[in-house]
Amino acid sequence: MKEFVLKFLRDQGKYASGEEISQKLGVTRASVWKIIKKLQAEGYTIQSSPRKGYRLVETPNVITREEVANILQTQLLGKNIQYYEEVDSTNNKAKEVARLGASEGTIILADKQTLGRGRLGRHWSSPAKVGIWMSIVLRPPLLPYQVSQLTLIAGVNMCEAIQEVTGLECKIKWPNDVVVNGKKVCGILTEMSAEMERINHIVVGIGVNVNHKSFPEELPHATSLAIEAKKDYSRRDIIKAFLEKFERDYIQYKENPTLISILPRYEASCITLNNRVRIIMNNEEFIAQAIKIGEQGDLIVRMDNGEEKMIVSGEVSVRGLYGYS
Ligand code: BT5
Repeated sequence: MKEFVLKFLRDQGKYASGEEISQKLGVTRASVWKIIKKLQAEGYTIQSSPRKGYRLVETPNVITREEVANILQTQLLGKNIQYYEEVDSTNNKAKEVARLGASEGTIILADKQTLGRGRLGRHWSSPAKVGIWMSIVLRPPLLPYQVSQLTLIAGVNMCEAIQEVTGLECKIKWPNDVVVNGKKVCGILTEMSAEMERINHIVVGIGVNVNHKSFPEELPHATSLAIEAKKDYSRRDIIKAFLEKFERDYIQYKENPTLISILPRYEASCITLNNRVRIIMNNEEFIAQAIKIGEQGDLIVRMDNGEEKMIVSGEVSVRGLYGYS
């Protein structure tokens, strides 16, 4: 019912009388008044005038299904959106619905995660209402080894989306941390259910720190868009910019699964390249120069003895970033 009132007010764009709304919805005027009170309590600015009725003036910074769906102009991603005030992890939720058959492009959004996860089971801090904690269900006809390329495509698109909405200069730390002024604002965790040669589904989980004003001491390398720009942003605007951009690349990648058209964009933003990097891989640690991104999205480094190595996964620290000095 709340959704209907909201939609009615939005479509109307001007004052709508209580009488008009109640007739349209087939409820009493007292019920309409109650719904309006509820919406105001949720942060919607609704003017009410005894003679003219109600008018929606401002929508709060919420990422509920209706508010996101309302602005999204996509063909595939976000046709089905599930919003939660709180979940353990949007990736868990997405995997659960994917197992039950959720369609490609289904999106899980939450205001808060109690057990947000990073890679290798690390914790991802996800406090209420200040970030984007989102997972996307995808069902591409790819081979399991290609999945990390999708993560890379998501990373470059989030980097560009943030840059477009905020004007902040964003960089990518290989493979897919988005970094602003040397600190991390976004991380991506992709998980899949696959058999040897076939993917059942993929879940791309994305966390963006948007309006945090501070971080706990144990996250010295984290920052938010609000901290860097000294102003708050609409989480919806970033979700919209990202999904619309990512969708374009995703559809193209499904038809022609190569990174060729993406790599120049990726390399242009990649802060890892042309820098000294410290690599920890298979319990071995070494220092090298990052020279380029390979065709499969791998990182190519040159050791001090001139030998080149291809890094497919592992921890890569960049000199000058995240405590590696
Ligand atoms: C990542 O892991 O960067 C992937 C994060 C993915 C989070 C999203 S939110 C929606 C979806 N649902 C989930 O449960 N997860 C996904 P990794 O590269 O392993 O980085 C994790 C490390 O980043 C931690 O060990 C911390 O040091 C640091 N960290 C934790 N929370 C952070 C935050 N909010 N911002 C920046 N850094 C953070």
